Amino acid sequence: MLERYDPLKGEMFQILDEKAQLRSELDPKLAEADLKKIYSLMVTTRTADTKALKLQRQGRMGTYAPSRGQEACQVGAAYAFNKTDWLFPYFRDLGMYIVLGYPLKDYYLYWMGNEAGMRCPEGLNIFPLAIPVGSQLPQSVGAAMASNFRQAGIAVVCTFSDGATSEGDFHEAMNFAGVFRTPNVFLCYDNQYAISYPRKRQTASFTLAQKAVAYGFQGVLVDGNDILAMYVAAKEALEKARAGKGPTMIEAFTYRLADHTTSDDAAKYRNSDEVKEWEKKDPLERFRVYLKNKGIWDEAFEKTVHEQASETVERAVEEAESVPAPPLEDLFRFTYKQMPRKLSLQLEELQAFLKEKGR
Ligand SMILES: Cc1ncc(C[n+]2csc(CCOP(=O)(O)OP(=O)(O)O)c2C)c(N)n1
Repeated sequence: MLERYDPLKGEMFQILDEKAQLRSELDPKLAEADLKKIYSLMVTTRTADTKALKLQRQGRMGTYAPSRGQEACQVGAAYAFNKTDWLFPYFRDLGMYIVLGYPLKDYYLYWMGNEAGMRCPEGLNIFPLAIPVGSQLPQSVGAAMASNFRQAGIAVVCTFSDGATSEGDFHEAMNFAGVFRTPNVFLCYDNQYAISYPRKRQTASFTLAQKAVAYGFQGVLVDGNDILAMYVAAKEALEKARAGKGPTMIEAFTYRLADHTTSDDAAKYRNSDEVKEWEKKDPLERFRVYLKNKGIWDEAFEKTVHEQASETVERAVEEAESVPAPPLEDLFRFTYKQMPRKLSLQLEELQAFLKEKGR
């Protein structure tokens, strides 16, 4: 179905419009239980994200990259995964982690500065998230090539945002994927900014999805604030990848409603009218109105969903905070097989300093 939408003309795949009206001919006809589950996953994502910001402000978490506004792209796409598929995520992907069943405690632990939080539990196929912009793209193509060699029928999803499309890694990855017809789904959250750098200055291309055309495969522009469209698009691209029919790039047109990270102040470079316009397109609100119109949402359901989300989040915080901090020596330990003299002197200095402070 996605091939009907031409990225060169800016045609956008959408099922639920801004007023939450359904294009019924495109309805994926998900069961009521799935629709409710998806909504509760979106609420859990929003709740966990808001909590992370509070923890950072209280000095209980390090710098954090919020996901507010991107819940539909993350949750919708993740809901289409199979157990065997792989994810190569970037740093703003909380909804993906939540839907795929990554322990929230570990996700928090990572942002609290403990690397152990990125040790993926057995049975989940999630690569550690990439902070260096775009570096996960070639890795995801390598993993997808391995799936091809093994004829494993595994799809590999790589997430990134508009800024990453200016990195060499993006172009190398896309080229390899096109030539070797790898089972990749490149999911670009086009959230309009790379820190303060606006999307219109990122590239002269009309759409980001059209870049796939240059590499010889399909690109599709999707309304990233429409959870049903995101689910359907990801499902189709994943099935195509697993069936050996090559890669797809999805440009999820969305907006980062929050600051870039907790060290940023987006008000310095974004106009408040623009933010207000996008707040009206809040993906969570749109889906809630849809469920209400469909008669499967009421206040009691809303209350239960929020209570459950808060419970999940508070438990994760408690668990993360009860993990002992790793020994400070770990900062020095793993770079070299044999610690060079210069580094061991620094380590000794740190140990002496900590001793003096009684820590
Ligand atoms: C290779 C590299 N260059 C620069 C940075 C600093 N940096 C961190 S996030 C970011 C912007 C990323 O923008 P985008 O890819 O659009 O993702 P978004 O933050 O909008 O989700 C930059 C430049 C980095 N992490 N890695």
